[in-house]
Order: sequence, then C-alpha cells, then structure tokens
Amino acid sequence: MLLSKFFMPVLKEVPKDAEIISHVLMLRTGMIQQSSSGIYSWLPLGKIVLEKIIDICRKEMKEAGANEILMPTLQSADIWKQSGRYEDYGKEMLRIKDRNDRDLLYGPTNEELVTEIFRTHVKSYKQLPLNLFHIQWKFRDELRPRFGVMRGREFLMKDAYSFDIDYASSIKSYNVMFISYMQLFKKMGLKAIPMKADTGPIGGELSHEFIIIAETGESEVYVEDNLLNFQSSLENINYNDDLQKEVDKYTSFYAATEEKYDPNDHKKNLNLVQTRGIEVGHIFHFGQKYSIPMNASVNDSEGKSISTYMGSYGVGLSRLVGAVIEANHDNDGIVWPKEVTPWSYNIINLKSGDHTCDEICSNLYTLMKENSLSVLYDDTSERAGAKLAKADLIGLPYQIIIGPKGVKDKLFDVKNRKSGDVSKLSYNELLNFLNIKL
Ligand code: 5CA
Repeated sequence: MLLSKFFMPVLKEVPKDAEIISHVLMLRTGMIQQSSSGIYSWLPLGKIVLEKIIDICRKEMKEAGANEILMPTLQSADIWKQSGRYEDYGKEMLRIKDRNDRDLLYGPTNEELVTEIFRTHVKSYKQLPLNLFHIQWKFRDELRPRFGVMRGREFLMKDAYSFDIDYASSIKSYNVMFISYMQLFKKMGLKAIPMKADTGPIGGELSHEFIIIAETGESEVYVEDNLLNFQSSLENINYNDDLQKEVDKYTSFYAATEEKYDPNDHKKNLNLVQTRGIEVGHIFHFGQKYSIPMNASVNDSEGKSISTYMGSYGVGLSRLVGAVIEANHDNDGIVWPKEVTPWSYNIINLKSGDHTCDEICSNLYTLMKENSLSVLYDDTSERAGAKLAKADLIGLPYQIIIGPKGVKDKLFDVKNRKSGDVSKLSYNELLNFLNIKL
C-alpha cells in the first residue's frame, strides 16, 4: 500500500477525552472515529486490524468444528418473552418499534435467536453435537461506555452456541471451546488467562472469562502466580479428542474474577496475585436454561424427548483491537505483534522527490509486493522527522529507512520497531533479510 493513497487521518494532538493508551493510539493513528457515545466508525487502518482478528477467530472456530451462520442485528421481542429475558435484560437492551407497532430489539446477544433456529430444524440426537457461530454487531446500552472500543455500546462479537443431547457431551463441547479460545488468543499474539467467572444475565453454573493482564483493564482478578507464567504447548490439538485433561491443566491453578473471589481463598496457601485485566472472551455452560422455556428438544436414541443442553461462547472482536494495543505499545506508539499487524514492513523514503531515493524505494516496493510481502510504503512528501515519528506511531514490525546518506553509502537502515535495534544492510543483505531471491 502507498501511504499517499491510504486514508489514515493521523492526529497530531493527544485527544483530550481518551483515558487509556489504546484509545489514545487508536484515535491518533486514525483507526476509529467516534460517531456517538460508545459507537465508532472504523477507518481503513482500524478495519484492516479488525479483519485480521476476525479472520483468526473464524478459522479457529471452523477448526473446532463450528458452523458459521449470520443472524440479524434486529430481533423480534417475542422469542425474548418466551425465554423470560425480555423484562430481565433491563435498560441495556435497545428496544425498537416497527411501523406496525411490533416490538423489536437490537440484539445484545443471541441465545434466543439461535435456539429458535435450532428447534426449527433439529429433532434427533443423530444431528448432535452441533455448534453454530456468527460474527455480528451487538448493541448494549451500557451505563458507562468508555475506553473507546473496550466498552462500546455497539461492538463486534463472535458468539458460538453449542447443542448436545446430555450433560456429559455438553461439557465436552464446552471444553472444545475453552481450548479453541486458548489457541485463538495465542494466534493473535496474546496471552489470555482463563478464570472462573460469574454468569450474569446469560445464566448457568459453569463459566470462564479469558483475561489479558493489563493495568487499565476493567476487571479485578486474582491469579495464582504460577498461572501467570504457565503456557501449555497446545500443539497437535485434536478437537475430536476428549479435551478435559487439557482444560484441567489450566483450571488446576487458582484464577478468579472479582465476583468469584472469596477472601478466604487467600488462606489456602496459594501465592495469589491481585491484578487487573481485560476480558476478551467469556464462555458459559447453562444446560437447559433456554431449551426448556423455548421448547428446543430432540429425541434421544430411545425416542424420548430431551431438552437440549447448551453453552454459549463469546469473543469481543472489536474490544480485542484495543486489548492488543494495550498489551503492545511504548512511549512512541503501537508495537504491533506480527500476528495482527496491518503490514509487516514499512518502507520510509526520507527524501521523496529525490530521483535516486524514489527509484530505489519504488523498485524495492514493487519487488516486495511481487514476493507477496505485506508492505506499506511512505511515499509522501512529509519531512523525514515527521515520517519517522509516524512510522513509530503506527508501529509496523520492521522499518526500512532509505535516505540520501544510505543511498550514497549503499547501506540501508532496517529498524526493528520492538527492540529499537537498527541494522545497516547492503542491498543484497536487505533482500536476504526479506527472503527475496532474484
Ligand atoms: N452470549 C454470551 C456469550 S456468546 C455473551 O454475550 N457473553 S458476554 O456478555 O460475556 O460477551 C462476550 C464478550 O463480548 C466479552 O467477553 C467481551 O469481550 C465482549 N463485550 C461485552 N460487552 C462489551 C462492550 N460493551 N464493548 C466491547 N466488548 C464487549
């Protein structure tokens, strides 16, 4: 991508109303723009990263055997009246009337709608287990929308729903989602820690939140110190296996959100760390909570009608963009992990307009594209200093800095954004570094 052609409205000033660094950096780099309280437009840079996160999540869900569907944002109130949640959900639910005076709502979550789809089509245990997921915008009229995309009113969620014939198999489905969450956060370059959690308005008895440790996180959490450094290999995971043992590896440690923490837990001879974190995923096992009132039953092998056992599994996709930045930045800006970076390389032409610099940069850019490398080329006519500061701000992993001095010495600077290390490479060494063979 040529920066001169890319719509990236970078702000010079630090926005006044942004309280946390990820919000500041998302505004400064022109990733998002507030439309109204807790509601954002995604500008090109933000959209690219959001799509990368969506992609990783979608792939892992499919890997784990889930089927992708797409349910609407607007739902009929009728199904929520059947489940009993229409009144319970309170002021967070945005209620709408259509021209015929019918009650609609902008979905805050989809247990009811997916159960309706299920009960229409699934009648036999032979069609189970089933997991349906979608990636769709949600609306919750949060009391305190804040921190940009972290606590929005409109936000993008991946929500999956599992259906099983009995309790034991529904726990297996829960475990598959548990492990797929560990995988997908890792694939985003993040370390998420699973913690026992409260179920709130979704309901059920078994629930885990996946937390990225960060000072600015909204959740207070209590974690055994050993878990903070623990990483199971998670290689060669087969989602058809019984994953209870894998799940136990994590749940054998103590980790709880504030709601689940009991001060007596401190006395159990555990070394507990009290810290804060960002909830990027939340999974629930609630059995027959929705299937009973909504008549979602299937016949078992003996022809007996059983209300299906369910779980639901959410990932905060738009929140994750903020969470990744919260976990990966320094004083100069964002430091994208390679997994979700908008591009891997940033060519910086320190003297656009200089014939030799232009030629070397644009040839290199063409060559890199021909070799399928993901590259942003700053071909604008800004001052060198401004370009370098912008490159640090937007934080691509490698900067290839080309200016008159380098051209004269035939040495090009390659800066590793994370470590700050700069290597001086000849053109051939540069091609070697980029794995380009001529
Ligand atoms: N139905 C269940 C799981 S599918 C559910 O709605 N779970 S949830 O309420 O915990 O939301 C799932 C995830 O969405 C959360 O873990 C969080 O990452 C994200 N999320 C929730 N509320 C917001 C919000 N206001 N802004 C941004 N992300 C949010």
